[in-house]
Amino acid sequence: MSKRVASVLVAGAMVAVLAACGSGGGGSAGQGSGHKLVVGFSQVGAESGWRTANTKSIQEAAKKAGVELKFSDAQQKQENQIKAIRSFIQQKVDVIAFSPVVESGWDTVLKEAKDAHIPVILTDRAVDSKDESLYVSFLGSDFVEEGKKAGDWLVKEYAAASGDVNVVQLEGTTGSAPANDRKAGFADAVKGEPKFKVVASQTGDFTRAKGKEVMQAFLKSQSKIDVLYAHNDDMALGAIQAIEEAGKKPGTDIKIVSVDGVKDAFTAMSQGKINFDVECNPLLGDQLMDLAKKVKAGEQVPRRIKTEEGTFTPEQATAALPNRQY
Ligand code: GYE
Repeated sequence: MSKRVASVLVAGAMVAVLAACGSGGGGSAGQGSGHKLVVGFSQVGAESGWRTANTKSIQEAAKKAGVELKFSDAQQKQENQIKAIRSFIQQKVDVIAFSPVVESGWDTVLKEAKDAHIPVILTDRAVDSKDESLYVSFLGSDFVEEGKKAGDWLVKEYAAASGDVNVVQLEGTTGSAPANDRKAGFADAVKGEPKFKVVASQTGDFTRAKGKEVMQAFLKSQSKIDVLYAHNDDMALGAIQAIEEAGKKPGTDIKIVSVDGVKDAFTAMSQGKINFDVECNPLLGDQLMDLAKKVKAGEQVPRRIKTEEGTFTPEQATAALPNRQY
């Protein structure tokens, strides 16, 4: 066999291996056929309905794509995520993906992944690292935009009001991208109108229990609350309980604007208890698996992939409820 023919055959074999990988048949580029792509995924926790839907989407998508998923739940703790990432590096996974619980403090561990030549994909939440070479792509929502949508709704809803509009804010996990950005986007949208006063703002850690507890404290400390802005639906749902237990009507005595768009919130909207919900889509699994395969195959991927999402009035939520997946 001539040298030229031999090299054509080798090239042909390589194309065949790459094609097998791209077809989702379970092959993994660079590791020979029959080896599944291994993705290590460090999840934030199980703090909300959004998170549960996100986990399910990622696990189901991995199965469908023939990807071996090493899944780790950090229980809302950064130290657990750092440990999980280090263990993925030790296990020599093909790709690491994670949803960072907070924005800062990742450079050291991401540098370790880089030194081990393991590409990292951020899903859902961002990091504030200055060194962009520490991750290949960020797939998730624009949280500033979500906060703006909540604020824009408020401005319209109270367009005719002349007196002060007192707002209490339930913030997400301190230091997390969605808490920082939803707060900033909202503040930006209402800043031109001095009648909007954020009279109290505290973290409810994105959970129902904390949302209820903090709302109880707000109801005690504030003499007049017109609006609750919750950074996610679970905190809004917890707050609804607190408002009802205080003998007030959520959605009427206190208007509520929230973020996520989960089924339980749509049910509350159909009962008039939440007035506006900004959608945040948790179904990122298929896109993540697709990205992981491309990254492993050495393909160029976009650095930023934004999730498409809308908003819901109570009428729209009621109509969407029967088919809502999460
Ligand atoms: O809004 C909240 C969850 O990071 C977008 O985290 C996510 C947020 C979501 O706990 O419900």
